[in-house]
Amino acid sequence: MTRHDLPSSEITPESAYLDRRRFIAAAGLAGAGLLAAGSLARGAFASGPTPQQKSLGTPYGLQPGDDPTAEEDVTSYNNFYEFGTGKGDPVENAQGFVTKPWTVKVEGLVKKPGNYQLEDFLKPSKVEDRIYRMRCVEAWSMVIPWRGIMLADVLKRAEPTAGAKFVEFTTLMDPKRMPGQRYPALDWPYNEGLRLDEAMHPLTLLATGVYGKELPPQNGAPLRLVVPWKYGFKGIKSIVRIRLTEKMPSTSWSIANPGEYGFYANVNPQVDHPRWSQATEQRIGRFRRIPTLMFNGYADQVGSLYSGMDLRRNY
Ligand SMILES: Nc1nc2c(c(=O)[nH]1)N[C@H]1C(S)=C(S)[C@@H](COP(=O)(O)O)O[C@H]1N2
Ligand SMILES: [Mo]
Repeated sequence: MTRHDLPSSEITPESAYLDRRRFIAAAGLAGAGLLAAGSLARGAFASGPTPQQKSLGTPYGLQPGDDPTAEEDVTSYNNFYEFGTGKGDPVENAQGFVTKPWTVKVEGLVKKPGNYQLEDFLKPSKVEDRIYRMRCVEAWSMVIPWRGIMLADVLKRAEPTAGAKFVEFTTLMDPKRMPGQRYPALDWPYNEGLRLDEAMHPLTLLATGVYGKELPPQNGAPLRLVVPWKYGFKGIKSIVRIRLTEKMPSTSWSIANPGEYGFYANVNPQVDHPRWSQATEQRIGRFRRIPTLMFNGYADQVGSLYSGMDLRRNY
């Protein structure tokens, strides 16, 4: 028996989402040269961003046909068990969730631990708009224009010590404000983790906004993790604590079901989930399933993090 039991019917019925305008999606040059460590926009194609993409941010790793998913879908089809286990629950139940004031604690194996008001935590960092492909372990996917800061920026300021190998993230614990926490759907508070090199990768964001606006509560206000080459559950929402550790942290989903949710959770079409194939995905707003790409299309940027690792064992 697992506590997390998702029938295949949870995957979006195609009829529920209109096949929206098709864009001649193009991306790329706008992102080139933004970061010293090579062009992260590689994997996008070179004919330039569409007007829509230009208005929403820099496209990263997009493929032909990767037009941004409609804002109404991004903000109404969600996973956020603190506000209910149905995809439509968070938009309904999180509406009154108050995220001001908000404190973020940085602790563990760092030279400069701290307890920050969110504004102070964010202020020194450059805010960027970036369009990423995102894919859920349940085989649906979206293309999302995030706004956020690089996690590496925050971690560098905290100065990890030589012993730091992992980063653990924790969501707010407050059953009064998060009614789903009154039920044992997951091991609360929700927590997640990354290896330090994954956390320092320039693609890894702490998002504060989506579609050019502040994050709505259902998307993880006021601060959530975005790791575009990993399954969506790594994208922990409403973060209150970031802790540097020597040992691999436990994570809520792998505690709920270690056979189905591993620590790495890299998008990988060759390693199926025990109950369904990961070879294809249902892009929300599109009619046909599309093939899933290795590391969700970011293999050129992140593949080297995993060289020599057996990705069947380290799923
Ligand atoms: N705290 C918390 N974070 C969470 C979850 C959750 O239940 N609680 N669900 C995860 C899952 S399974 C997914 S797919 C993404 C969904 O993010 P989105 O609703 O913004 O698309 O959030 C992740 N972050
Ligand atoms: Mo997910």
